[in-house]
Amino acid sequence: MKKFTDVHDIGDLRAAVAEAMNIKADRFSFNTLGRNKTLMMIFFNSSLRTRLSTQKAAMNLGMNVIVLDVNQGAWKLETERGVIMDGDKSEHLLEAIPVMGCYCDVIGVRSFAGLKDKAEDYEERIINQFIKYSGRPVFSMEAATRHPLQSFADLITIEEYKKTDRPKVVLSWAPHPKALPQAVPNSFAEWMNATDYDFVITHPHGYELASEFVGNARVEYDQRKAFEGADFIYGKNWSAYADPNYGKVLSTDRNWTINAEKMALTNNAYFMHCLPVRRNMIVTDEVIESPQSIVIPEAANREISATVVLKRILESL
Ligand code: AN0
Ligand code: CP
Repeated sequence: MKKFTDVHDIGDLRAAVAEAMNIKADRFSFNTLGRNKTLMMIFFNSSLRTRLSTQKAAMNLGMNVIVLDVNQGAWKLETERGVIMDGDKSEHLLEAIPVMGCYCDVIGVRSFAGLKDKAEDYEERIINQFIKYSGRPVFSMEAATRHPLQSFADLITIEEYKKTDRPKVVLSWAPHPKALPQAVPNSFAEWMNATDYDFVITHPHGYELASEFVGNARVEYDQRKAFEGADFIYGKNWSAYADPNYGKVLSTDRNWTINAEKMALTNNAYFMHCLPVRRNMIVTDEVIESPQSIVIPEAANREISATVVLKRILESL
């Protein structure tokens, strides 16, 4: 695998999940594959799970790891070509990227949507420049429009917990005070649409995701109706996608908070969230602390999805 930015890069999902289960049974089974190979993780944004789980995955495979937080100690980077660099930015991405590529064998990039310019975000300008100019295989640690390591971990988690072959999976918008990217819901939808699950998306009017991500999913504006008979509830906030409100918070209505009364409408559904989560905005204490909450095993599977992805990249070097 030469890059990992969306669901298509992983190929057959059954094979990917089977490989993940094998890795989970013995996560050190390929601990010499990464010998003398270096992973460089570049963060333009904060992270807890992604930095820890991806570093752990690299260690499982015997790799060396370098982590760079671009906003802490590196030169401020210009990302636009053609700019006269007389401001506060000391270095251009067009030099920084190939230089980073000199010191490693694989690059992971976290670069969130700016939520100001939809075209710039949806063209994936930052990670695509890494793919083009680094000379190394690149994988996404959440880019502007997708978070595939998260979605892969989510799929593994659903496969582990599902009680029927074709579970009903509901992606539910929930309130949050700040504008968040659409990357997690886009990506979750992309991966769910690649399965044969019964997949439903529920959100208030104005929060429609891009049609290429909604795909064949059913969209239900009545959250309670969406929850009926669900086997998995996947909570997440996102900001508006549709113009003219791109990147805006249209509602912080806590009537959309996921609570025990709504969970009671489901088929004793499991509650999932990628984390970090704001309690009593997205989900009540009661639900996230309930036995049906699988947010911690879901986060644990981030190590597994990252190990599979890095293993496949190493095998292609
Ligand atoms: C980010 C987001 O919604 O994309 C990262 C989630 C993994 N969340 C926040 O910034 C709170
Ligand atoms: N779920 C997730 O990617 O978490 P972090 O933002 O902490 O990495």
